[in-house]
Amino acid sequence: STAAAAAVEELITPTVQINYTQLLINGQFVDAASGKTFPTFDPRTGEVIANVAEGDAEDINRAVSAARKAFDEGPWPRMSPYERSRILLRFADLAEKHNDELAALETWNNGKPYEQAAKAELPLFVRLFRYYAGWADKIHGLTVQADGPHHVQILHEPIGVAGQIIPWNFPLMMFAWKVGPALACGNTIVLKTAEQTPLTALFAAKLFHEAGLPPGILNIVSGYGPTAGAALASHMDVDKIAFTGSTDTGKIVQELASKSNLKPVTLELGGKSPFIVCEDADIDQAVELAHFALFFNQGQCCCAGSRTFVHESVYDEFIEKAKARALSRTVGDPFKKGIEQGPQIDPEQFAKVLRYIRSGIESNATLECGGGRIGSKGYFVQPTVFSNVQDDMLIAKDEIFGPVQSILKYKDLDEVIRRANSTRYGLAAGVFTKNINTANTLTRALRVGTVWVNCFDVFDAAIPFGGYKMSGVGREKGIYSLNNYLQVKAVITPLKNPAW
Ligand code: TXE
Repeated sequence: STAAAAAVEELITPTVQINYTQLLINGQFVDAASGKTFPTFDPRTGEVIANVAEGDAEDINRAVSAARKAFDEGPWPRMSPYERSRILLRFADLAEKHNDELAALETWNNGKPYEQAAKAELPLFVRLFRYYAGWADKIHGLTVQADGPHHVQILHEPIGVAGQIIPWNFPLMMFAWKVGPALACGNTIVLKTAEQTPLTALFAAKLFHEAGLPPGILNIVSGYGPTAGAALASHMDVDKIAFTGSTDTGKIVQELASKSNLKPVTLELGGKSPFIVCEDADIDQAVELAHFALFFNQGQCCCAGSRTFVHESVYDEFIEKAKARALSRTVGDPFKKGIEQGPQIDPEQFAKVLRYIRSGIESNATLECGGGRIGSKGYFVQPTVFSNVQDDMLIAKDEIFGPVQSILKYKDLDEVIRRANSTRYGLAAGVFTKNINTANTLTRALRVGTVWVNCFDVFDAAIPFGGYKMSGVGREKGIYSLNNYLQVKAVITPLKNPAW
């Protein structure tokens, strides 16, 4: 719309340079053992922005042995928790100081709106490290009363070398969710970034070393999944693996972990989250929130509200307004002010989204608006709305991971509960209602890891996040993430030792 277009001001010039393109192993930036590099792209144009060292199995070996040594012999697990906490806090301060550069690099490599990165994601990133800095010196064990005359201590110890594999949709946030709790608990890390977005993690890890993190504790390997990622998941010297990405790759990671050394696995996987608009809802507000729930981050969110269930009594009005809202969405260069939507991450994801749009049209859902690409350069997709979507259509079953809203009609609560739960996923749900009984009924009945009532995408460091069913295993953030990175050791001593 013209009003929205008028709000789009001049390009914000990114004032960031790409200084770090090598692997970060044992505190040093180094080339890949093979000498190979791979290009990383600007999704606005598809042009190469840098060539990055391409780590593979040999580099994973090097990184794991650095992390192993730093854990077994190095200072980190033995350092006082207070010192660990202070390094995390110093890192948070440095990240805050470099907020705009980190955000610009994130936008440049990922395509997300700069304002979203700079004003929403970076503050959450910093907050998450401060949150876990607070935990570093509050990790207590237990003493328990056993039946016999024994003194029993339960120690909570770091688990060891943590392998972490992250995706490209929120490169810095995923770095934070993985690295924050692992470091707070005293572990050492080998982190593999997504091949699409290697740049910001290298920058952040450099800042960690500036903050006083000793070498070998946080190692970053850029590279591809089947080479570097698989080597990490199957490494015999890695004590734990944490993965965020697709459900299919999550299965591979779990299999590699079990076939190697049975390292425990946490998985944050795909979703097909329902967003339920009840009959009593304020329609304008519901439309806005449902729009945000789906279109945020170019639709590239694991928890995207990608099945919009609307009560039949308000369905027609909702469709009209949802369509109008999608048509007014500002799509364009993510460095411009007022832009709500940038390009999809890469040609594969772009093609996948367009394929699902075709599938929606072929299965006779009604295309209300959008449906194609924008321009001929980069990976921009029109905000797309389908109505008359049926449960058995692919667009209602699969994770599209793009700006495609599927709107479904329902009659009553029992029906919408059954349909909302009838999916292999269980990551999140949105509920929009003024009626507390309806809210309570839905929040208890939905089999998902997060329910947002009259809100969506609220990501607080203290709130656990993770999936039921095939959306994952375990929880990240909050107190729950600590368990992923701690071992439990029982120590039993007779109260009166006969040997003494
Ligand atoms: O995911 P992959 P892709 C979903 C979304 C998207 C689809 C495919 O639906 O369209 O997944 O995206 C690494 N061993 N999500 O192909 O493959 C890979 O290098 C070890 C949802 O990008 O899961 C990257 O670092 N690692 C999601 C990470 O796994 C392997 C976010 C994720 O890539 C590997 C991203 C292997 N064999 C995509 N193969 C979410 N939950 O938010 C790949 N990897």
